[in-house]
Amino acid sequence: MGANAAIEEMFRDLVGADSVLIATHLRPDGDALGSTFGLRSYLRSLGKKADVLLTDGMPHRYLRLYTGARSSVTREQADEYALVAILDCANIQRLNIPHTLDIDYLRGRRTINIDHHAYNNIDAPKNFVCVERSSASEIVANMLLDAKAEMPRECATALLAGMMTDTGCFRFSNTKGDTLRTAGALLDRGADLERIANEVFFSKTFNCAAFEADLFNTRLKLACNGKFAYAYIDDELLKKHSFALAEDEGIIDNLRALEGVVIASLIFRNAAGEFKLSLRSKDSAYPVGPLARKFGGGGHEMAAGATLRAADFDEVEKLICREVTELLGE
Ligand SMILES: [Mn+2]
Repeated sequence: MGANAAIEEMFRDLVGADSVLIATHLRPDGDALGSTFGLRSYLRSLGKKADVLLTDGMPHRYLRLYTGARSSVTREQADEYALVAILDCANIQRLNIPHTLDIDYLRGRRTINIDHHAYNNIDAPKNFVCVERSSASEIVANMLLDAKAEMPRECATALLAGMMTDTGCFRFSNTKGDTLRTAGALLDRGADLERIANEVFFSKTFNCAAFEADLFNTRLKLACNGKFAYAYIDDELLKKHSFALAEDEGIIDNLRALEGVVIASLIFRNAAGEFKLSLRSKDSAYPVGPLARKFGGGGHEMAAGATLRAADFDEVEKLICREVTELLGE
């Protein structure tokens, strides 16, 4: 089946279903939220029951843009949805679903998987993975635009917000001519750019600003002749600012933006005591995707992440500095 036929079939599945449960990845980012809430808005405009499932809450900056997610669902409640749609999630370990559900349950259901990450391992009954698209939101937008679907303004706004966050407002290398054409089509359909700009990009809490300043002043380290910038977000710093890790979207981009820096990394420890590594590159000659995969993680070539088991941060630091030194040829 050609790519177009596959996504057209998914569109027919979606509009043919009375009710749709929409899931995404843990620690949802702007694309996870834009694609899921955008699709929800469209399906609800058709009079369908459609719900977004988010088990680990909503980052502060999206609270006014997106409301009414389901925080959990029992197996019986999940059974009542005619279709399950998974958006923007590449990895079964990162599925944002309650413990009552699992991937085997989802694979046994009518489930569709729409994503833009290479190495997607969801393996649902139906899958559409298009790495040429900047974001899952762009895929959903094109699906609706190609079908000449009547798009509510709220839907266009969510999808544009998702595209803007995953492309860093069209600065990252995943921005193609088609990305901008799709964004233009969303604007033509009433996407509220001012609202997105103010809610998502011109909205930093004082708390977040103070946390970020402290992080840069006291935790930022440079290696590889200033080409590698990294910072460890330890519990002490989090506690000092009462900062929630869910609010970190965008901080790593400010690390990468530093003059001379090619690769940036933010490291924190999750509840299980593992070290979570976010990686960004600003030079396609030095992609971080392969590095993340070497550590058992994944993502995109210029933006990726991994989880490491280590005794302490010193061990993580040695490992990552060695790998980045090798990657940069320093
Ligand atoms: Mn995405």
